[in-house]
Amino acid sequence: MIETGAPSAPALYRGMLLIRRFEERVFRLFLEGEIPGTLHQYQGQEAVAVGVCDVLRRDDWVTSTHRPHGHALAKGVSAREAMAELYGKRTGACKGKGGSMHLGDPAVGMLPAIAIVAGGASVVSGMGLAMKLRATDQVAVCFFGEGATNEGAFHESLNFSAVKDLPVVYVCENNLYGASTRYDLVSRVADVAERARAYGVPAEIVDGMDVLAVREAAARAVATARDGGGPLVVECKTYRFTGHSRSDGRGYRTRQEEEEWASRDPLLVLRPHLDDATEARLEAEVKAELDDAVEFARSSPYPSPEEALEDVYA
Ligand SMILES: Cc1ncc(C[n+]2csc(CCOP(=O)(O)OP(=O)(O)O)c2C)c(N)n1
Repeated sequence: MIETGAPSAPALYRGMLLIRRFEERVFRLFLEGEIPGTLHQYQGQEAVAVGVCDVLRRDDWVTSTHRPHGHALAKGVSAREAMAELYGKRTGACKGKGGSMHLGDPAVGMLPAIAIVAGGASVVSGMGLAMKLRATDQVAVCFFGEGATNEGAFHESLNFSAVKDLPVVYVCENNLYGASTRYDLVSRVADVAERARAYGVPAEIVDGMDVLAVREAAARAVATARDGGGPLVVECKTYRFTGHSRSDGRGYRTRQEEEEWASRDPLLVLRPHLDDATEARLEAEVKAELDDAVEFARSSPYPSPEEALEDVYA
């Protein structure tokens, strides 16, 4: 993770590739019965997590959603710890007690994910307030889907962060659908950015399939928030390539629409910035990293029953 400076296309590509191959691997392992629970996968949205986290410091914080694998890997959770967490193993980022939907690690500035839609929005205002009161120059980032913008917590959070000038960046991943519901069926306002402006919060719309564009917008927003300029919204227009979760036949959208978005796959969009040798090297590196992560997860122990009572507030 770098805070500022010129973007590195190989580093950004590697970050996105790791997420893509992680998700593909996890999907297979889930179908084979190795990974328990359910899954909300991130394929298609990689440019958002990677573009944003590339301009964050390790001590900046992010909140995440029911779809957190990409955010975790981009913020610095290792493939080993992420995989072990999905397996429910003690070596996982949350000691195997969180699983897919609560992935995260305070050690890298990621609150374990909150799967309640808009849950991260209220927490991020608290984070921002703490940062302001302590006069640190940290920034708190809230990742959320467009579906979260119909929850009250989203509006309370935006308003609170605005009136208190908190160092919060709201990153909306507008992938058009909240589960099976198209956004235009549940909002008369087409862009989330417009809703943000109603609270006096500046908002920018960006091509969420282009990691360089996301990074540039995020760099501006993060720098403004860090300098005391208050909260901002970055709305990334993106698409999830998979179903909402495991049991989704995708009957609410057309194959043609899916193909159109697939032609703007964030890996394809960045690919012209790399040569063939670099791409091959990155593929090999990522494959080795994931082989190692799966082996690590498989061979790790489960937490003991007594550990269920550790790390809880009383
Ligand atoms: C408060 C609340 N209501 C409903 C759900 C069930 N649910 C989980 S994900 C989801 C859709 C969320 O859509 P969006 O926020 O756009 O995120 P995306 O799935 O597109 O990443 C719903 C309704 C929930 N987790 N929390």
